[in-house]
Formats: sequence, C-alpha cells, structure tokens
Amino acid sequence: MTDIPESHPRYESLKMRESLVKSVEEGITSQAGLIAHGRGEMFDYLLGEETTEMAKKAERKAVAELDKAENPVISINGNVVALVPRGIIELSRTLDAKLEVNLFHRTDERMKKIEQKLRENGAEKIYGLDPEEEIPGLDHKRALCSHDGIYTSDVILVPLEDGDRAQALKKMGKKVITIDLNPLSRTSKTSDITIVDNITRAVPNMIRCEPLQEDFDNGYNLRRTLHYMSERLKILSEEI
Ligand code: PTJ
Repeated sequence: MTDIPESHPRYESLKMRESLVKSVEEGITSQAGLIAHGRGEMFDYLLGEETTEMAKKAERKAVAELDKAENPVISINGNVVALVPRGIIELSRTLDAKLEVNLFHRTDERMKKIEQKLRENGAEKIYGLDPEEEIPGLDHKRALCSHDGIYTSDVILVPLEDGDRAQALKKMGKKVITIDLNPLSRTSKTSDITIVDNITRAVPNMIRCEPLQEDFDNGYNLRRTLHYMSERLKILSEEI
C-alpha cells in the first residue's frame, strides 16, 4: 500500500481508494466496484464531502424504521466490506438487524472471502451463504438470498445497490432503505428512504443518531439534495 501522509489535503479520500484497491486485490471487491466508487466520489465532491441536513434526516428516519421492523436485514456487498467492515457489523448490533451477503457479481470464491472478512471483524451469524430462495424477477446468481434473511425481511438496508435489485425488492413489498451518493440513480428514486451520503459517514452517524419519528417525504428530501448540489455548483463557479 502507498504510504499516504495524513497532511495530504485529500487524505480521507485517498485512504478510501487504497482500501478499495486492496480489497480488489484480495478478491473481495469486484473490479466494477472501483468504477462504482469513482461515480460516488464525483457526487460526494458536489456535496462538499460532508453530511447534509437532508442526509442526517434520512439517516435518522432509516434508524427509526429499522428499529421497529420485525425482520430487519442489512445487505452487504464487496464495496461495503471494503469501506466499513467494522461499522456495518456494529450497526447491525445496535439495530438488531441481520447481516446478509448479497452480491451482484456473485462467485463462491468472493462469498467465502467476504464471509472471512466479516468474521475477522466480529460478525457471528451471516445470511446469504447457502441461499434457499430467489428474489423474483432477477436473473439467477444476483437473485440468490436466504429465506430467513432478505426473502422474509420487511425492512432492508441496501447500501450501494444496483437499480434492478432495489426495484425487485420493492416489488416484493419490502421497505427499502439505501445509502447512495447519486440522488439520480434508480435505486435512489425507487427506495422509500434514500441516504445521499458517503457510507463511511452514514454508518457511524446511524450508530449514534436519535431515531426520527416524524413523517418523512423521500421525494422532497431528494429534490432538496439536488437543489443543494446545484446551489453549491453556482457558488463554486463564482469562486473561479
Ligand atoms: O460487490 P457486488 O458484486 O455486489 O457489486 C457492488 C457494485 C457496487 C459494483 C454494484 O452493486 C453496482 O454496480 O452498483 P452501481 O449500480 O454502480 O451502484 C452503486 C451506487 O453507489 C452508485 O450510485 C454510486 O454513486 C454509489 N456509491 C459509490 N460509492 C459510494 C456510493 N454511495 C455511498 N457511499 C460510497 N462510498
């Protein structure tokens, strides 16, 4: 790994890149995961790499919904494990939510490596390893899921998800919560609660935050986020 000095102005961002590159080398994160991360970085730049008020609200509402769910599940993929291996396990404990590995680019080898990484970071029960069910409407491997996990979940957190699966989960009648830096993605627009924040900030915030019991309008929150990004672009353009 390259030695990045903490004084580097883009230290946090470079550390994230390093974690992902290492994770690809270990066979945990897919190569496509690097491209997905680059897209996320671009949107994070527009947010000023900070958690907005809109994201804080979505995080608090997400915690409230996961708290009161009967079978809450957190879906894990190769990018999530690379970026927040400990945090995601701690979040599942604070919410009493199940952890399920559910991959877009699923191979037995990646599943084993992700399982190992999660165990090294303290995970106990992990769902999705011997799936008995399929999410209807998706082609084979990315549809595979556990009966007691995703299949029968009522509220599901799917960070950095692809649009097809988010839509398929909605069609199954689940409450879908996502963490996605792109407010324009299909996942963001399909989900009941969209947290437009970097997962590295969202997960620690969710561990600490006070659940939001008031009503929440996801469309309104997304529009405000887009407005915030466009206002920031205007301000930045005036500074050049
Ligand atoms: O590990 P696998 O095989 O399950 O594959 C995982 C990826 C992420 C490759 C797969 O789910 C995929 O292709 O996802 P998409 O369709 O590229 O969507 C990922 C979304 O996550 C994009 O909208 C990105 O902007 C967003 N994103 C990327 N990095 C972050 C992020 N959102 C929050 N925090 C990030 N660090």
